[in-house]
Order: sequence, then structure tokens, then C-alpha cells
Amino acid sequence: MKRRSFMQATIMASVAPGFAAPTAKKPNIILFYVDDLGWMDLGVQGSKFYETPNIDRLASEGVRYTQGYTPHPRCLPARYGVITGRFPARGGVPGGKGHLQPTDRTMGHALGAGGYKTCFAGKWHLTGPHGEKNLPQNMGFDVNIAAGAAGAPSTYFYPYRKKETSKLKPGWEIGLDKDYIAGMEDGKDGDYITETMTTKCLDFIEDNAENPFFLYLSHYGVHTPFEAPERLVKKYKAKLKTLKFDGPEYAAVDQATGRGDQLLHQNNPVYAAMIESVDESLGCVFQTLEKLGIADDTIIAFTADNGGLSNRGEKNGKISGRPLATSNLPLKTGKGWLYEGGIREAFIVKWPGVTKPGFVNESDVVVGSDLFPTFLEMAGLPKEPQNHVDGVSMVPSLKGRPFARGPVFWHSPTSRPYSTGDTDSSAVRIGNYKLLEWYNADHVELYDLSKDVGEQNDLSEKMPEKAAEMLAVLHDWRKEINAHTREQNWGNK
Ligand SMILES: [Ca+2]
Repeated sequence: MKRRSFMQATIMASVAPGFAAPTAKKPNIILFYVDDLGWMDLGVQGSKFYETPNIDRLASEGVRYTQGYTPHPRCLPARYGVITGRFPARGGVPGGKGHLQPTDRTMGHALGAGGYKTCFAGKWHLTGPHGEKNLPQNMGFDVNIAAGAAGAPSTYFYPYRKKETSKLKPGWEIGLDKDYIAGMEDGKDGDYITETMTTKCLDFIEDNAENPFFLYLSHYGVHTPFEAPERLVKKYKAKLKTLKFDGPEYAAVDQATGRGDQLLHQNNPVYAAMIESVDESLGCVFQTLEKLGIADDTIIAFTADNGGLSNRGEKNGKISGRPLATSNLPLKTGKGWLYEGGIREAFIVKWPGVTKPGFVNESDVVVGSDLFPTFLEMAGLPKEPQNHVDGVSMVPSLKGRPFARGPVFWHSPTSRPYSTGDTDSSAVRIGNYKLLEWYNADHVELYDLSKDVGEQNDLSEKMPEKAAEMLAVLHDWRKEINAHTREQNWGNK
């Protein structure tokens, strides 16, 4: 409780004996969400190259899950899955309907209806064909900071675009062109969007220090293009010279599951600088909460939308020359893939007074889609199982109680063999086992993740009954949700 509300409560109790004490203030909630951040891209996860003191601090003050997942290995479906509390394939994302629908209910709607002042900041990417109807301000958020159609700024530096405004499509002023970041016009040359967006978020926090607020702080970083403040790039160029790497820099992927190759080293200094700039943003959030005296009233959840960009595809037998960001080793592959490198994410929750500081939860499986019902329960609001159909509240787990969320399903029917190298596939995790099916290639793999996090030892032939049982569960689920599939038709894109 903040000092002022404590004083008010004390005064009320003294002047009106018997008057019911005001109910406890709802906790503020911040979802700190990073784009394309790999599982091993944090100091606390074991990176020797990247430095993330503030995210490491969050882990030391909260619970860090080692078995946290995104609901999809790519940007838009993952975001759809988090904000609606569903596994994205249930809504035909990607492939079927492909987008958030204006009739969908988001965590912003639900928390707003429960008395929260709500703000969405940064990468939204969910407008789709519905345009303005699907902007955050029309999908449950009171305040929109820099959010719209863009999947990434065309440049991270002011004015955050490369095109002239005359070349943008109608509605660009409100964020309906993917090459224009709306609401960030008050900048100057050299401004970096990770920093300027954070400043606006701090203003939102200050303006709402007396309200319960929900801030979905969704960084554009650390997605391409690789651009970062020079002071940080310089630091990591120097640090890179001090590191030694063993083994080859790249390895070819198995042709039964995909195309192209995978980066095996964390050796991109600009990407490292982008990570530290995101980390600095969290440091600014900490400082502001402390300055306002609301750090102990504020829950912070941290995760990312898909694995690090470590793979590049192949076209006509030639591997793409695109620069890669990172390595997710010991996890296999990265962004776009259903191996752990594409879907396993750093997942940290600090709930002051509830979570045990510094606890590392190695047993519970949690997914981004679980955050919607989790936030409702944390806020003391009724759950909405008709909306967040697949999400399960993590609250028992956060309180250190038994938690078993049931199977987790992933479905990727619009793969990108020429850009990230993945091919159409689905997967299910039940307990420690994970089964992957490349349904256009009639290929199945089975792993025991408790012994083989790197998915090196395929058990599908050694354990045919287990594989058949899990494949049946996966097929039943695809049928139940009428999952979008397509014939193998990758065209020439
Ligand atoms: Ca992403």
C-alpha cells in the first residue's frame, strides 16, 4: 500500500469507526515484452557476450522459469496468442483468418473493464486488414504509444522511417502504414526508438501512479534492422575481440526438417548493443517505480515473442546471405522453427510479496497465452475462460503450489523455407515429451526434453507407442480447432 492511501485509510478508520476499510489497491501490472529475443540472449541465462544487469536483477527479485514458451515461433501469431490467451491456431493465425478480429477480446479489454488504466506501447503488429478497428485504442487500451501496423521500424533512429510520407498508405498518421511509427514525431536526429519509447512509457507510469495501471511495454528491439546507439556498439565490438569461439560458425540443418544453415556463435556486436538498450529500458522502469514509491505495488512479467534469429533458408540450392542475430545453443535452431530454439523463451515474473526472490522454476511449463488469465487472477478479477480458451493461470505456480497446465500445442502452417529455413510443422508437448510432425513431409520426431533439451536424440523409432499416442493427440487437436493447413506450396518467395 502506498503511503498516501495508507494515510487515507488510517484517517477514515479514525473518523468513522465501523466504516468498512477500503479494499486493497489492485497491483499495477507491466508486461515487458521483447521482439525476437533468444532463450540464451541474457546474462542470467548464461550468455558470455550479452550484458543484461537489469533483466538479471528482475530474475533475482522474481521467479525465472526455465521451461517458458511462446505460443508461436513468429511475431504476429505469438502476439495474437498472448493478447487473446489462446493458442494462435485456434483463431486461424497464421494462415486461416490470419489476424486479430475486431470482435476478439484482449487482456486490455478485460483489465480495463476491471478498473485498470491500460497502455500499449511499441510493437503491436496486429492491425491486419481491419486497419483502424484493430489499433490498440480500439482493442482495449486507453493509451497507444508508437503502436500500429509496423513489425519493425525501417530504422531505429529518428524519424524511424525511410519513406517520404507522400509514399505511405492512407492512415499512416495513425499507424496504419508499416513503414511509419505514429506518435513519435516529437524527436530529433539521433534519437533511438528503444529509448524514446521508454521515456513515453515512464510518463504513462508517472501519470497513473495513483491508478492501478496495466502497461504492455512491447519493444521493437531486438528485431532487425541491426542498429544500436554507437556508445553500445563500440563496447561490444571491443568485447567481441576478447572472446574465443570453439568449432565452426555455421552448421547445415537436417534436410528432413528444413533448409539452409544455423549460426552457432553469439558474435554480432550490434545485436548485443540492441539487447543492452532494451535492458537499460527496464532499468529506467525500475528507477521510476522506485521514485514514485510503487515498486512494491507493481508486478513485472518479462518474456519474448519468438526465439533468436539464428537460421537462414535456402533457395535453388543457395543459402541466403542474410545476416543473423544470435545463437540459441544448446537449443536447436531459432526463430520460425518448432524446435526449442524457436519457441522456448526467457520467462520471468516478479510479484512483490508473492513470488520467492531469485527462485528458478525448472519444473513448470508455462506459455505466453497463460498471461491473460494470470493477470486477471493477480488483479482479483474473474477469469474469462470463454475468451482465453487455452491460457491457464500461472498463479498457483507463482505461489509455489502444484501446477500442471496440460498439453501445449504449436502449429506453423505458413513456414518460410527461403528466409528462416523452417518447413510446415506442428508440435505438442505433454509432460517431458515433445512430438514434432512435418505433416507435408510425413516425418515425425519425439524427444524427452528432461534429458535432451537440444533435441538431438529422436526417440520416435525407439518408442513407437509413445509417438503414436502423441501424434493422435496432435491430430485430434488440429481437427478440433479446424487448423489451417496448406499443400506444400512455397512458391518462389
Ligand atoms: Ca518476433
